[in-house]
Amino acid sequence: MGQWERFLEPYKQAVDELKIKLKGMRAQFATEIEHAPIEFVTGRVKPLASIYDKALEKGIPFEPSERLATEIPDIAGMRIMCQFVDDIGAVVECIRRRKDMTVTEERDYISKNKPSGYRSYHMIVEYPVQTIHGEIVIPVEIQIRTLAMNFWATIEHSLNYKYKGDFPEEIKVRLQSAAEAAFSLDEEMSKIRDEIQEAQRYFSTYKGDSRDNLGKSGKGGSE
Ligand code: 0O2
Ligand code: 0O2
Repeated sequence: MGQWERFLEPYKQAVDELKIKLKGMRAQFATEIEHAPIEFVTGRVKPLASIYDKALEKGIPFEPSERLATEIPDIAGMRIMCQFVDDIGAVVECIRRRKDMTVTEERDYISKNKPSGYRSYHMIVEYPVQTIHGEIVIPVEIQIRTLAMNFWATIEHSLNYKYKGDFPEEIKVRLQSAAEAAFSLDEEMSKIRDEIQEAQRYFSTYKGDSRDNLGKSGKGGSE
């Protein structure tokens, strides 16, 4: 096994385990409350070529090392997609409360987006994995964003490959305005969510009332 493969193995294990745990969180939400804040979860180990680029950018020698592991905290990366902006806070709270990982850093690029227009909530957690040589603590970056933020970031990321971060002014401005449009979409959807939840409350009250009435008149169905 090559040195990089050996170095990255526990990162792969961390990503695989966290995919199961975070998807489990989604499933639990879905069975317990009307609206689950998690839409879907993805995870990846940063490809070697991207680790190389990042090491070069940060002036770190490109070799498996403690320094590389600390200075590139997103070698293991998870992404949690939510329907609504408010869901992000609920997911963040849930992660903060977990006993199997420790949050070491949080960056809120939602209240204050990046100059590119990028929005997401970032958390760095320390996640212990059990290996045949004992426990290793792996830093994992968790990005939490809405579907609209994810749409924008995915498109912008692919354009970044094309322009290597050096966007023509016109594209830069269009991307910034597209980011604002995506955020307006999120705000509009949040308003619709309030409507839906209000309707759901009316519906459950109505259902409760009609059951009571049916019960009183002796025509109740099986409960
Ligand atoms: P389901 O039934 O689709 O919910 P692996 O291939 O084992 O490494 P995984 O988790 O399948 O791992 O990787 P991937 O490709 O990153 O996809 C993660 C999950 O996100 C998959 O669901 C995709 O279907 C889902 N996904 C990706 N894009 C979207 C999207 O735009 N909307 C929605 N709703 N889901 C998306 P699962 O886990 O296979 O299960
Ligand atoms: P990839 O290909 O996604 O892995 P710093 O070094 O402290 O200035 P750094 O390391 O850029 O900051 O961390 P930051 O800003 O918290 O975000 C790291 C990750 O967030 C990036 O990883 C992206 O995934 C995402 N991200 C940050 N800014 C943008 C942006 O403007 N557009 C898009 N599409 N994604 C962004 P990588 O390693 O850059 O890339």
